[in-house]
Amino acid sequence: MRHTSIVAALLDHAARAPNRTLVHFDDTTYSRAAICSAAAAWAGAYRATGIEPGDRIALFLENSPDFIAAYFGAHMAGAIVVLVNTQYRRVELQHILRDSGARLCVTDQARQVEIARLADEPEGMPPMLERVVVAGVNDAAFLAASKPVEPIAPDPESVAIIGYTSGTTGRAKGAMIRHRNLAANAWAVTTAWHWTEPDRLLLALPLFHAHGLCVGLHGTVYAGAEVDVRRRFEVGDALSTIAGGATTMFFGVPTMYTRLIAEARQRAVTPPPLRLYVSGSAPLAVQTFEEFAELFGQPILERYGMTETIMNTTNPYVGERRAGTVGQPFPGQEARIVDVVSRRPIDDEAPGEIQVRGPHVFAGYWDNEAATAEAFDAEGWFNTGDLGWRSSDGYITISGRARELIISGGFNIYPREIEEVLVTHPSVAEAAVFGAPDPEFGERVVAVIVPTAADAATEDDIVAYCRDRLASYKKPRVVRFVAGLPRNAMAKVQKHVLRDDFLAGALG
Ligand code: MCA
Ligand code: AMP
Repeated sequence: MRHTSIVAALLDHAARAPNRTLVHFDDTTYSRAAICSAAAAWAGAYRATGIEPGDRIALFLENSPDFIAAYFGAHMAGAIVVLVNTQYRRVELQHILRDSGARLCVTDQARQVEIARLADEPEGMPPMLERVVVAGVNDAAFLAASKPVEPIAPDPESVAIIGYTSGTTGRAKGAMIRHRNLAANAWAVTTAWHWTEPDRLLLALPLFHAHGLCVGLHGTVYAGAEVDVRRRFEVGDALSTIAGGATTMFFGVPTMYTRLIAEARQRAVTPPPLRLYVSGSAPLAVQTFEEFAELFGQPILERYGMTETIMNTTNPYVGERRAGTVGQPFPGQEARIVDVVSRRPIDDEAPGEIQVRGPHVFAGYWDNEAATAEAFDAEGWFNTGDLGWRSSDGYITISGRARELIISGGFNIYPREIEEVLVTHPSVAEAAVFGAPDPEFGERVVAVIVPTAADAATEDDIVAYCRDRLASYKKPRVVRFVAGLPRNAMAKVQKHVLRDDFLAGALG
């Protein structure tokens, strides 16, 4: 059956079998009906506080049943959910809350302080932000003011979520994804992966990103299945849970798979095969694919997605899962390779840019018509900015990225954002940031700095400065000091030169 939105799927499944388990969390189970009524309570409270359809609600909290209820509640109230990485600090928060114009933010105790700190910043609190609801602190009072609402499915055409991504200009842009995009992609994913009611997914990915939310949680709800949600990924727990036998599927980023392999070797535990292991968000090394297949006795299914489009391509559920490739378009969706300059389709095997089209593709960037116009061609194809090629039998391989982007452990890091923070340090005259290979996270952040004075700041000072302002995973892992940055005739910093020098050990 096809559903018009994820909330519609939730309501349909709950109406048919209200007592079936939907969510497992911390040894407690939550039925479909329980999640629906908790969400309806949040919807009522949002409404009672003056939230109107189309208003933005920021979610800045860890994976938890509160997250899930506050999330579906926002959709039942017609609001747009703004997803915020729980590791974000004041620079990132300031931008997202201001840019989205969020009127309300739901957070938790651990993160409350980061929001409060915004008041001390030169820009002050984001002006639209009227209310902060803190799970475990004032959420009970907030929900007590709830006026009962009849749970209703949202208009499929309306915007459901804004996910911030692709800050090539230094500032992340908000990708607006409609309810119908989410539903179409959940249908495509559940169909392609044969995801059905008896499935139970172990989900240790964060719910603030498309991978955990739009694939893990939405897929579960769409299929009427069960999800075992973890606060965070902990490899020992993941391996034990999988070995426990109740799990049928696991979705992760490549770093999770390299850790699972190491853990399984160390504990000499290899669980019985699951129905499905999926990897995405970053390239899965062929070596990881092969080691996993040998140790766990089954091939990981690798797929490719983006915040703007959710899931684009997948290796087959039945058929060859080809290492190093991301497979073919999901059902009902299209993908093609075009020349990077002319944007015309090119032959199989030839490298170009990947474009995608279909019902999963987002509505555009929030409050940014120029970026939206640039993202699409005249025939409605979305330019992913990913480079790749297609084999004659249809498998797509991602070979690189047209835009500057570092993917570390599945988190995206935009060099420009780090550079902008670095140059505000009094000892930094100029900074260039790029990615270098990393055995654990795939890529790591390297910062090259031209200091204002010879002995001003140490590597530790620079790292601490970034950590104080940005999510910790964005901090440089390596800092090098140089007298000047290499530039081309247009005065543009030649990062490839810096990167080559760094990899050759020539930067000290
Ligand atoms: C944590 N740290 C990292 C990363 N994660 N450093 C670099 N890269 C990372 N990814 C650092 C922290 O800053 C911290 O440093 C230290 O490691 C310990 O932090 P902790 O949170 O305990 O780390 P962890 O739990 O071991 O995290 C590793 C992780 C996590 C589980 C792999 O990074 C993760 O959950 N990644 C998934 C990201 C994801 O969901 N991406 C989907 C994007 P310190 O101690 O110095 O502070 S959606 C997407 O891309 C599209 C749609 C798609 O295709 O899916
Ligand atoms: P985000 O902007 O966080 O949604 O990240 C999307 C980007 O992650 C894509 O544009 C790709 O560059 C990358 N990505 C996602 N899945 C894969 C994959 N399986 N292999 C390589 N890169 C991937």
